[in-house]
Amino acid sequence: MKKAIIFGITGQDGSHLTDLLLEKDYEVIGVTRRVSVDTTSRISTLLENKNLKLESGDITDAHSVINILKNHQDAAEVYNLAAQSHVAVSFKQPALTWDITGKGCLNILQAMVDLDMKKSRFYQASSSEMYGKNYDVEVGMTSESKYQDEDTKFIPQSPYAIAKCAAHYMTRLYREGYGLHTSAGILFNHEGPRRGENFVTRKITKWIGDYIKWCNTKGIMPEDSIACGTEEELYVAGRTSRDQDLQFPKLRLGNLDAYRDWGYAGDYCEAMWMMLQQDQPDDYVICTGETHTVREFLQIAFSSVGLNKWDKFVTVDPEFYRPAEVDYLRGDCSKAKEKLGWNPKHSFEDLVKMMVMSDLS
Ligand code: NDP
Ligand code: GDR
Repeated sequence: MKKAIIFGITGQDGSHLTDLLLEKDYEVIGVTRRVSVDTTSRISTLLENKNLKLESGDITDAHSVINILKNHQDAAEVYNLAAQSHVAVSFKQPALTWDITGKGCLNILQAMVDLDMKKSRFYQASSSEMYGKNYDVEVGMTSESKYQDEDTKFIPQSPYAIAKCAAHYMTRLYREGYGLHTSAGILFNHEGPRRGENFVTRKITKWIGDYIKWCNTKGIMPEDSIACGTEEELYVAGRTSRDQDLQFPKLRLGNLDAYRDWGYAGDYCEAMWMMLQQDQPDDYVICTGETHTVREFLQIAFSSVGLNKWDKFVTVDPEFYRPAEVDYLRGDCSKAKEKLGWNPKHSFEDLVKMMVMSDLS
């Protein structure tokens, strides 16, 4: 039985990867950090599985990392998914983000060298945020298209992205300098029902689910409150905003014009595993090749529950603007398609509807 260690098992991707590895008959060691509340909700259905074991540890603590690896030196695969992964938060907590998202990766790599874990394969969760404002341009007969691939230069735009770049280069250095089998997946945004509630996609679908449930409880039609409302709140026709019981806060968002290449997290975690099955370690872009704005996400999400005027429900709040923004992401994953045989299985529209349906239940 193959053994895998997952740092970041309680996150969105950690839970999908655990599903996949347990299905493939791996023994999974998941590293969780001690916090005052239970963080295992995404893997709660797996906790009884005898092939899953949780170890307490923190990626910022080199001693804790080396102790975990020492106990599991026979691990065939080590996945580093642990991060302070919220870009906006990284502007407010840059040092913490650096310690977790940047130096945490180094702690694992150096422990693998110190323990001579040459037989173990390592995966680093790199990110399309590393490109920042940069893209390449493909010039066609009649049009130009912007894209990022493995050769596009990184011009990171946030403390998060800078920490990810450091970890990415470290992953390459430990491959070339120490002969470790280390691969990095440059993954574009990937989402799904397990996505954290403060990322834009889930924030939108969660709001829709809460609003529809609220309307059902009050016995009102969701469209009835569209015509009414202030900047901050919706209220029902014939009522005023002073009727506390019939108010619902609008969805407050920041930049609606950013383009993202959004895919389904389950598909992307399969790509992580595929990378580590290759004889040669390497870096791969994982994406759908399509790009959409936050506005397009809103339009599909709201219309999927019969609400065609999404702008009536949304208010733009500068609180959610970032000091520096990444405007345009659209990946080209030709290398992963060719070398790994990987393809995304879910369309953008499927993804949006899957998330809305999940938040309605
Ligand atoms: P999440 O934020 O959902 O999960 C992050 C995980 O890291 C959680 O399990 C969290 O634990 C853990 N973690 C945070 N700090 C520490 C620490 N100090 N020690 C140990 N574990 C820690 O992220 P995702 O699942 O969405 O993403 C997985 C990885 O992929 C991340 O590295 C992210 O930066 C990267 N990535 C994600 C993309 C996406 O679109 N989702 C795209 C590209 C890259 P806890 O539950 O205790 O908070
Ligand atoms: P991102 O994802 O920054 O791309 O990082 P996020 O969903 O946070 O933002 C996407 C875009 O939406 C805009 N936006 C808002 N974002 C949030 N979170 N909240 C809002 O209210 C809001 N309004 C508009 C943002 O400005 C941005 O342009 C994600 C994370 O998973 C990273 O860890 C990962 O590396 C990258 O994807 C690839």
